[in-house]
Amino acid sequence: QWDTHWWSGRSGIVHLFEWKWNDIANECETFLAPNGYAGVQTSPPSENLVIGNRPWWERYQPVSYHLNTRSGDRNAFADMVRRCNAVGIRIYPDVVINHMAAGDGYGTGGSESRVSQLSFPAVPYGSNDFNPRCDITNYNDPYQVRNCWLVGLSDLKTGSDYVRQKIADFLNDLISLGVAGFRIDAVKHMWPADVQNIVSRLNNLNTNHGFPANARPFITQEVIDLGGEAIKKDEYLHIGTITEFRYSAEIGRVFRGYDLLKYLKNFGEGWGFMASASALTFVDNHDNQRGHGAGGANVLTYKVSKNYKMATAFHLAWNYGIPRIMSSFAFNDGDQGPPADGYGNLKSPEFNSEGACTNGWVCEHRWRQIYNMVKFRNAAGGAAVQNWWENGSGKQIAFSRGNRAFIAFNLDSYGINQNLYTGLPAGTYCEIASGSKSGSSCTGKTITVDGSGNAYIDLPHNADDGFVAIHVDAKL
Ligand code: AAO
Repeated sequence: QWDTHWWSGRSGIVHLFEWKWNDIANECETFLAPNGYAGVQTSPPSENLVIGNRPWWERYQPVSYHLNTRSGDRNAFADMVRRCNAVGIRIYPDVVINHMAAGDGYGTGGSESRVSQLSFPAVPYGSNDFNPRCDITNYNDPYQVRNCWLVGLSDLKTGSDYVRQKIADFLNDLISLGVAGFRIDAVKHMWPADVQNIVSRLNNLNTNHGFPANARPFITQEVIDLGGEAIKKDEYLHIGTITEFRYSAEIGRVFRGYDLLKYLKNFGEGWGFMASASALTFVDNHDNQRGHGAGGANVLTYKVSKNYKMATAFHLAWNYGIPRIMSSFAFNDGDQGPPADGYGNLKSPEFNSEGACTNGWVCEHRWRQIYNMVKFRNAAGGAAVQNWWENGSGKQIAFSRGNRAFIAFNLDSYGINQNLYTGLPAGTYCEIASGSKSGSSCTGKTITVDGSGNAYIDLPHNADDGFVAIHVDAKL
């Protein structure tokens, strides 16, 4: 439940938010695997309530556990998982099991949602399967948070054997199709014992998809704990990994310049975050990038691109946590749905000559500064953080990962113009924020490490990218 089942030499889970299954399969083969990514978090695969102008959040309102959504049907889902596993990209669907939909209507597969009668015939769930209606108004009352209805969503009685087994059947169906694990939604709203019971009913991963015998599904639980509330992430640590929301809130604050970079020296447990192996880390997620959920105004998003790239570079360079990278669609208001045609069908992303997404998709994971940092992380492997350097004001920092990789950041009002000790072998390296290694040359800048391991670092305060990075896999 803690093992991501990544292929060796790979890292990073990309949240391909609202992508179609066919498009994810293509992305695994043509982009994610060749660039060293390790996995994908998908949008919820279970049938959801169709809501008016198709906000993104309709997918958090299940109507049944049929695999039938705007992202595709069961066959498309199965095909995606098979094709992604074949190239070493693991699939982790987002699963919504705390509740069903909030309103009456029909689902994306035509099933009925009759909340008014507490009836979801396609599961089937009936009135005995729900907690009595009450609203969550006080996050300091754990009983209310777990037993009442989150924003009006019909709250399943996850203490009941019948409900637990229905949920386990749904998750086991996904396991049979080859998923490597799950992001479980709204875990804070379920009692730890209920979550643990459901997880204990899960089958081992499917060996026909390349998993070893007895492999347990990777579990990451959405528990928002920024401190100051009654429910603590610690209550769920024995079940699997947990979303570390403080990571998102703090890294945004630092890279917006509201705190000194030098304090990142012990970023992680030193800041009171959970143990690294339990922490699912992210700069932003699909909620807090648009003002839902938690993290506050400091959360960085694609809209503040220079700072976002710096924060993501740090996220990937630093050896703390299991990194998840957000891949967004462009939005102006927080309810707006993903790119779709006039009939409501999701649009496929299109790509320009540089490989960047067009037609409404942002695809942060295709930004050079980001995918090259995944390669940096893979090159660094398990090497320790070493050779920490900071300037007098604490707004410029640099460090190496052993003798494998080196990175420098600048948030100061003047440039870095000096020799720094990199710890790397002598040679010429492609600087990976400005370009990539291509054959025996670099498409961007180069940095030369001399025989004693020093390199002259030139990083103006107003550079396009606020960091420079080199690693042994991009050495000429
Ligand atoms: C939609 C409409 C609603 C409508 C509802 C039913 O927007 O107006 O009532 O349908 O018709 C998503 C959307 C929701 C949407 C829902 C269903 O975000 O807007 O509702 O789909 O379509 C809480 C939960 C957390 C949840 C988060 C959004 O604890 O689990 O809210 N995230 C997940 C998903 C999310 C999804 C759902 C759950 C539901 O990722 O996409 O909702 O499936 C405090 C608590 C947090 C709490 C927040 C927000 O946070 O700690 O646990 O998150 O409040 O209520 C400071 C504090 C921080 C605090 C924060 C905000 O930062 O430090 O702790 O302030 O007050």
